[in-house]
Amino acid sequence: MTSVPQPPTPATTSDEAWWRRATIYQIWPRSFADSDGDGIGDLGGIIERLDHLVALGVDAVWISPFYESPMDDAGYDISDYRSVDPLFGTLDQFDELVRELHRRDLRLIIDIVVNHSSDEHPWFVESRSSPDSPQRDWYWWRPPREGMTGGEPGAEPNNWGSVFGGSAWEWDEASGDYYLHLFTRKQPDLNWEHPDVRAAVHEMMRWWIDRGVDGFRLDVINFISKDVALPDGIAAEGETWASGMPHFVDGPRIHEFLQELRREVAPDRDDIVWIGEMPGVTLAEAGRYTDAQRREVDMVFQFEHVGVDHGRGGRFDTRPLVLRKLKASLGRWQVCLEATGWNSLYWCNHDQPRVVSRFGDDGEFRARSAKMLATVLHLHRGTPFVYQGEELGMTNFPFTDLGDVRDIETVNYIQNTRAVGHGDDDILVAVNAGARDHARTPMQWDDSPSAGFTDGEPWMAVNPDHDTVNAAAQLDDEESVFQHYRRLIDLRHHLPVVTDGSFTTVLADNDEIYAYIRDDGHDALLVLANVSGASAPVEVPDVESWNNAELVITNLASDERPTGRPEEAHLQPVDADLQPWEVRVYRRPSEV
Ligand code: ISL
Repeated sequence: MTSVPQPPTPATTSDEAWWRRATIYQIWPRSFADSDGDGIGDLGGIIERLDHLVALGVDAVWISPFYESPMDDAGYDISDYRSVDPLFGTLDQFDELVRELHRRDLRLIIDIVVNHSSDEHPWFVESRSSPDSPQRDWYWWRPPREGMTGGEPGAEPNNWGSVFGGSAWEWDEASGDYYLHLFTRKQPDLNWEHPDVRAAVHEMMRWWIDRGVDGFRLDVINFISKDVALPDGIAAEGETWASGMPHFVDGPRIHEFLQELRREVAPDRDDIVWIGEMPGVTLAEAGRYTDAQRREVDMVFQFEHVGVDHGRGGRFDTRPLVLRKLKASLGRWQVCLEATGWNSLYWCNHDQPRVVSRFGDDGEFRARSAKMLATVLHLHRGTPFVYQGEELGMTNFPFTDLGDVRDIETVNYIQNTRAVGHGDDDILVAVNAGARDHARTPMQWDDSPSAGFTDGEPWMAVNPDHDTVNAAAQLDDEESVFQHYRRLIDLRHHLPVVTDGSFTTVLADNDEIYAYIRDDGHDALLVLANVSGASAPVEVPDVESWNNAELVITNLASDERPTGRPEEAHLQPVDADLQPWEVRVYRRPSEV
């Protein structure tokens, strides 16, 4: 048996690629912890709960937007980039948060939303004030289609649809043009062609670096370079609006803009991490974006694997998971980014339903399937992200009333589908499967009526399962989902093969088993997971080579293991049938 290497140096050293060995925890501030009793989470609440993150063992925290905002899209519509919204606290509290995180060797990543601003940002207010405004070209203003009058149906400058439904153009009667908004009408797109826009963004980001941040998560950053001709998209049959994506995803000047951004914001700070959120990014482009030599971003959030259960209608049109598709997708990214790129690994964030409800079993096998999914994800090559509550196995909210949703995307969906005659029962099914609201219910700290999230009335209903699914019940329970996440994070810190090993899919065509091998020339890991609710046989290739392997992690509770004793779990043959949702990870010396 090889000895386990010592933990790598802690995250506070000047090690440049610290993020390769790190696990990053995402906080969506509105629902994490409320310190002032107004029912809305805030920075003070985060500061009070930092010990939870220390207990979990993560290395860095990404906080979704906390800036001043009209909150049309829950803060992804920013009206002052250098502020903290009073709902969330003050800049002094932000500074305190940075100090408190750093004191605990935790780094801070902030969310930068500069594909668009809020329509209430002074830049847009000025831009909108007149066609002659010196800031008019900071946004995308266009006249109505030739021969048509602004505001009449079909007069929009092109046929692009907004991500959240309807046209991507809003008619501005007062100044006599349309403006582009790929998201809500309160999120006008900034025009990155204008050098002053780019300079203003650079300056703003330098200001945050001076306040002590350690990295940036860049919202829809591969949308910032548009084809300036803004050509029509191809609408699907019977649809009014087309996707404009071919004309702004990974657009003509995107690499130039990203290289300039990094050069201008932090030329001599290689320890700053850059994470690009990139819907629709292709594999080839992701390889370029994350090639360290090119100095663009360190990793991208891609969406392929969280779209495998989507039909044409996206998140509101879900299908049962076909495991082969999920494995093929993640496996392709593993292989293609192996040489020069890097992956981010996630199941959950503030835009995704809860993974245990989506790909696992949130009933009888909630804890077991949550642990299995965590294990499968975290042992891929890349940087794993844990979204608040995921480490507890939090589940989707059981919506029974459409009036309980809060997210603008869901609200628009309900309105638009009702308008074309869909019944509320069908809409409810779609919402329960795919809405972003599932991720946004309050964090479940304990079993008290508001789950320990607030002393007041929570802004959104707490999931009724918080009486059993909560942090207080899990922290000291060695067999909890929380402790399983902690062990996975710890494993990454101690076993270099988790970060550095090559990745090989095995049993690619098997529809129940998710299996792969990691190998760094020193250690080899075999991950075997049953992604189904029935026990499943597993034919391990080259099974003899694993016969004396060490079982490094499993998700079976002690009374569920064949021998009942953790230290004897390895006595089970490697190729024994996997129980429903079981995962086992074996380690042996590499034979490479
Ligand atoms: O959730 C989506 C629509 O179904 C995605 O397309 C999502 O809009 C996309 O992932 C971009 O997300 C980011 O930018 C949005 C914001 O609403 C999301 O919360 C954010 O993560 C606009 O800023």
